[in-house]
Amino acid sequence: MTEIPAALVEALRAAKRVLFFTGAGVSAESGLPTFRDAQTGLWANYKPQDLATPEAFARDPETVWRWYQWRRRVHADVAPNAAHRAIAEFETRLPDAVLVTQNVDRLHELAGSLAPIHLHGSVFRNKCAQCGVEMPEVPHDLESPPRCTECGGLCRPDVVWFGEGLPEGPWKAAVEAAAAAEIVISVGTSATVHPAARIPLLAREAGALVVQVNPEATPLDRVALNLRGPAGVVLPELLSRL
Ligand code: BV8
Ligand code: ZN
Repeated sequence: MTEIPAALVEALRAAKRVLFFTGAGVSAESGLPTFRDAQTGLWANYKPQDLATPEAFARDPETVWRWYQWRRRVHADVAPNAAHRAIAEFETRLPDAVLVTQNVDRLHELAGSLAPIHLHGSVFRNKCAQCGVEMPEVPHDLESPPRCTECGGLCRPDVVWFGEGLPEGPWKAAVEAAAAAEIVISVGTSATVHPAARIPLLAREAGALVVQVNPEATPLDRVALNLRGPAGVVLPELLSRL
């Protein structure tokens, strides 16, 4: 397991404003495939980037709907792992800590994180594709998207699709947290999807120490203190040193 520098432990003990920035890798040890991982079964021949777009939904709403219904069934079957729990514990020890996630699952909440900022929405929320009104959750085995009672439009998951802008509130809160952070801990993200990937860089530009927890290299390597290992091992270890 990677060595945790004593200087990092010191810095964490002294820091107040710590920003956690997470991606699909933090949920990998819960059994959720990351975006990089090949999809399984029926969806093996589809690239997530090809399904998670307004164009794909306009072209073939049934297929995109069924893909999200499958993901909802998979998400409903998994539980938070030691990485989610460690972050929730960090938040209790570091009162000004902020958690920003790209994940559309609810594992941070299930682990006890009180207010994760979801930059890309949540797979468990629905809205009308036409008028945008929030729509209720439906059983995860419903094969076709229901219709909006306001305008008759199709129901879609309340997530951010490629080519769509991020929700203003969460984005603004994330940028503010990045500008104020003393330390940003980037966990389980390939840091390739924009504008989310700018968050750790904005924190760095504001003078923060950037720490990266990831078994693989990413574009963040050049600016980060890299802890090479799975989040479910590294974060509990870091927490135990606090
Ligand atoms: C927009 C919700 C315009 C949907 C998602 C600038 C440069 C280049 C491209 C662009 C750019 N600006 C915009 C773009 C285009 C695009 C983009 O970034 N494309 C990429 C692919 C190059 N961005 C957009 O389209 C964005 N919108 O720009 O709109 C606009 C602006 C204003 C007004 C109108 C329009 C919207 C992007 C959001 C898309 N939605 N998700 C859904 O889930 O269905 S993105 C989705 O993919 C996730 O939310 C996440 O953000 C991303 C996946 O990345 P990661 O989470 O990092 O996961 P990944 O699998 O890649 O990596 C996993 C990592 O974990 C790996 O590094 C691995 O090593 C590590 N790991 C594995 N196991 C572990 C681990 N780490 C620790 N522990 C382990 N155990
Ligand atoms: Zn509607």
